[in-house]
Amino acid sequence: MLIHTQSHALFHRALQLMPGGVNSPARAFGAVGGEPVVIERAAGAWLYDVDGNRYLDYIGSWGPMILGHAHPAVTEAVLRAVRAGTSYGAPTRAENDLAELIIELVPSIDKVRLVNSGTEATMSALRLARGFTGRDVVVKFAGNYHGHVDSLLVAAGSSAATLGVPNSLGVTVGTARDTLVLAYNDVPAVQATFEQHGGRIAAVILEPVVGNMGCVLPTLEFLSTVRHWTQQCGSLLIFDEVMTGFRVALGGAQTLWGITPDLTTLGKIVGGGLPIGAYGGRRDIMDHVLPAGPVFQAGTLSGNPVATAAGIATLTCLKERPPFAQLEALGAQLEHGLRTAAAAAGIPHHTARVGSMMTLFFNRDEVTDWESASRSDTQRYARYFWGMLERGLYLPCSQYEALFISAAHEPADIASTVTAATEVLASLA
Ligand code: KE4
Repeated sequence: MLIHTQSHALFHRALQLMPGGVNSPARAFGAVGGEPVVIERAAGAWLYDVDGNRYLDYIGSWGPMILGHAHPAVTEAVLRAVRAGTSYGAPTRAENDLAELIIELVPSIDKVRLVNSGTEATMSALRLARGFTGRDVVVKFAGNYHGHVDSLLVAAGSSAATLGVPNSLGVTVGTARDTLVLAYNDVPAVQATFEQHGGRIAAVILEPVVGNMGCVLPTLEFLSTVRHWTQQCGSLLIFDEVMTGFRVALGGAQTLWGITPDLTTLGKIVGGGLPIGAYGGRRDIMDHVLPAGPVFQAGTLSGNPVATAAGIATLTCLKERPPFAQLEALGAQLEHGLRTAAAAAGIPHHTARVGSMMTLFFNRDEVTDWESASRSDTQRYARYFWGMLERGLYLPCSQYEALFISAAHEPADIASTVTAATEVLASLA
């Protein structure tokens, strides 16, 4: 058993200071029970908690740390930037450099606006789509998460037209009313919705590989149907690549699937672990953003020198020494190992993976949408999570999150993970 004395004391202090003791609910271990461990530092593929325990990291800060923690190129770039001041509130060369990298690497982006989080990116992209089209309705998919944007904190409503209903206190019925929620991969629902509402739809936003109900892949028929109907009806297609951007491929999921969105939202990796989001796309659309055009969006720290330095260093490393073949091999090794272990334990399971992003579902069925994902055995996942944590393996603290492998992981790390999973899964049988 690992010692968690310091974590326990610090977390109980945190509970007095911050709601739930955390600054984001995803970290609170709510879905697996117990208390989170408090992390003191990280290096490469490893996390170190305040009690001196070491964990192999499979969340990578929920995606950003694709190079591994404290990568020398990123650390040096940040230190250099910090010594020149942390924020000016004025244009800098670094913003040009990061924008040029994003435009070079993401084929659908002609122009880009830097913001401070993935949420800001999706919120701004929605406002831009509504401003550009003059329409109010947006379409999202159950189980897709796009940050805490009011109009996207919406669940499928009870009505047959899948009208949205708020899924958080504080989101008004009026806000939710302009959001339609469909089932992911549901081709007939997309067609029927556009036939009924097409002229009112400003945009469709989706995760082109879902990470937020666990990892769920789109069918190409689904993506091409959404692309067809948005083009047919003058609506915009927004790929939320906050998680998949620079993760599943250098150019994101859109280069894997060969579908070109009108707007793309980015976050996580684009900031190399510092707070950056971005949205970008067709020039004619982006030129509607203030001060070039009439759609308001602003931010004190948008494009600040320290965060852009981390983003530039990260994307430059990915561009000059792409780790994607290595990440694919490590991902395949882990997926095969976990499937073998679950099968040996006689545990119903499903896995989904794209490169270094994957999920082991405790579910006897294929997971294609929220309805099938929600039938997963979350209690068994919680026991699996704790069994692995006690063996020094830090997995996502929810069945409905993807795990991430970094370029700092080694095949031996994956092998030891599979050995531990074999023990834990056998104990859950
Ligand atoms: P942020 O505002 O958290 O930077 O990004 C929101 C967001 C937007 N779009 C997608 C596809 C996302 O996955 C996210 C954020 N992802 C979660 C993890 N699934 C962040 C973890 C957290 O909220 O602490």
